[in-house]
Amino acid sequence: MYTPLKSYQVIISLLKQNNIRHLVLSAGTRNIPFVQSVENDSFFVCYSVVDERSAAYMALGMSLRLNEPVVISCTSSTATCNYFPAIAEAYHQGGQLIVLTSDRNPALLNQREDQMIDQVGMYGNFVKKCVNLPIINTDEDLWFCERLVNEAIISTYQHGKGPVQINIPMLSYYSRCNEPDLLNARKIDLYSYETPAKEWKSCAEILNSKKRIMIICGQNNYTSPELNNLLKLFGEKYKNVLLAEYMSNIEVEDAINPFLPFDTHTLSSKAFADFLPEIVISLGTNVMSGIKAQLRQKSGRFEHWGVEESGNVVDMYKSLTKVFECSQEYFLRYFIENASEEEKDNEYLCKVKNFVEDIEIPELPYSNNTVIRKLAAQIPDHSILHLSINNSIRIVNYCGLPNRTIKVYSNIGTHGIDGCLSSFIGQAVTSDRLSFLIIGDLSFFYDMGAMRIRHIPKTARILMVNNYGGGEFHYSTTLAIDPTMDLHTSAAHTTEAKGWVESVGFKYFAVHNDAEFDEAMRVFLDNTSDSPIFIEAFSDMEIDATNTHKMERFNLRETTNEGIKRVVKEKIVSKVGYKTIDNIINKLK
Ligand SMILES: Cc1ncc(C[n+]2csc(CCOP(=O)(O)OP(=O)(O)O)c2C)c(N)n1
Repeated sequence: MYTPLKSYQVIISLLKQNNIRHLVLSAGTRNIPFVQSVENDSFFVCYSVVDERSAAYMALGMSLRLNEPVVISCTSSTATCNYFPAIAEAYHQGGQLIVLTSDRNPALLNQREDQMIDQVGMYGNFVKKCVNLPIINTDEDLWFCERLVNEAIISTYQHGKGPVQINIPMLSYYSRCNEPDLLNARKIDLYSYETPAKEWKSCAEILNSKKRIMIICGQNNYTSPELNNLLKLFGEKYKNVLLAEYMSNIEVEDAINPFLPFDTHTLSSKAFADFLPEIVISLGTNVMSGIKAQLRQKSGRFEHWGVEESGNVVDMYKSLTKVFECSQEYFLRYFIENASEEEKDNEYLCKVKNFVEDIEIPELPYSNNTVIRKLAAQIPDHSILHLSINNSIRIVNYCGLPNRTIKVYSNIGTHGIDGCLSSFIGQAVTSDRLSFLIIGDLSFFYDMGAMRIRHIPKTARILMVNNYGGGEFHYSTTLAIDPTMDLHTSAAHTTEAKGWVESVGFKYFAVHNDAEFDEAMRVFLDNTSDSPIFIEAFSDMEIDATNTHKMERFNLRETTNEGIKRVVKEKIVSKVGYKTIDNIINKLK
């Protein structure tokens, strides 16, 4: 029988799955849920040592002899302090202690609650990792808890062995251990260059057995020619779907940009089920498109294998089962070499490709959409393009670049609007070719001090969309209904850039419609200009947002049932009201 406390259930489940069975338990009440669960489970070998100082040293001795992690568990407060000497010793000897410190309700800290001290991070630099588990009330808490416990267990051996702390707060420890079944926590495995060949091999067997493989390339600021080549070879072997936003800088021309087709405004979650992969392989870092939200909504229905050179546990699709701590090239090369001889069918790939081929960009009236689309379509090969947060990123990825030789940068590591211009200048000074920045007005005026940098090259080309505020907030449909939004959220203003940019030597064009924009573009793309060039395209936040939504709605894909419901709602309910519909239904009855 097990405790109903989910956080302890997660720990117990993951200890078992990781084959960690030796536990040194010290007497107390806060750890009763753990102690009573494990002492009744024949998988575990339990030792009782009341003195926590001695318990931890004994566990260290066992860990060093067995060359495996050993768990210590105690009650809250000074009991945990007595673990410290052995933890310090373990740190310096590479002893794998998993230190479970039971804790009370965090809200009661420093409220004269009995037997409670601040235990989070108490072992400082003497543990390789400290995680503080959430009290589990929701699925989100459970997911977080599973991830933290996995991270702690992985840290006992990753980048050298050592001790880790798992702090377990709880509201009450009184509940009886009367749960017959243990939950099955999702285990995350780490694979590195050191992992035995047979374990890598078993991954190859899994991959070879799958029919729906999706690679998602996140941000990559440098892609080696080998990486691009390996992605093509991998595709030939596994017939996988390859999704790559422009910030991934992947130079595989038939890669699919997921931005518009998989956006949640375009593709309903139910309709996405048709395209659900069996395995997602993630390369690179940040992902901006709606594919992230789509996959999260289906978490647990597919496996995610993350290729993370850092070895970090990054569970962005809430379905991570394997972390590959190696280069992207190493990963691809290994699985290409270990692909089965059998030719894979390309049904899944064709299905996704057919869907994506139907995506169309409709003709729209003048707005940020039209100017960004036109510029994006004309950017010369091998140019540099920096995209500011967020509309620049969204619209370029929706509408498309001519090809994937263009190097795309964006500060999506942190999403700050504060340094787009400065970063762009840094990128532009490294190249002799034309370099483009597409930026919103708030982002531009925020970082305008950068316009004084003496090194701005004459190859710099800036398109600033001045819609007099943060258009992003008008785009967000939930915020747009706020009548005071323009006061402080989108921070509407009347500032224009002309005088300032001219004073630092830019050629300047103001445009208010598509014809003026086309005219300005003739000069903008001239690479013999003796000064940098700036286009300020004036637009309106609401018109911009409405048109981006039109682009999404134009490509709407939903299930038949969803379609019927929506049409009824839009065409009938909105006209006659729910009451009339109810009356009709009642009469029909
Ligand atoms: C340093 C910083 N402050 C605030 C934000 C929040 N934020 C995100 S988008 C945005 C509006 C950007 O407006 P603008 O640059 O004019 O582009 P638009 O949305 O109009 O295309 C703001 C303020 C942020 N990301 N970074």
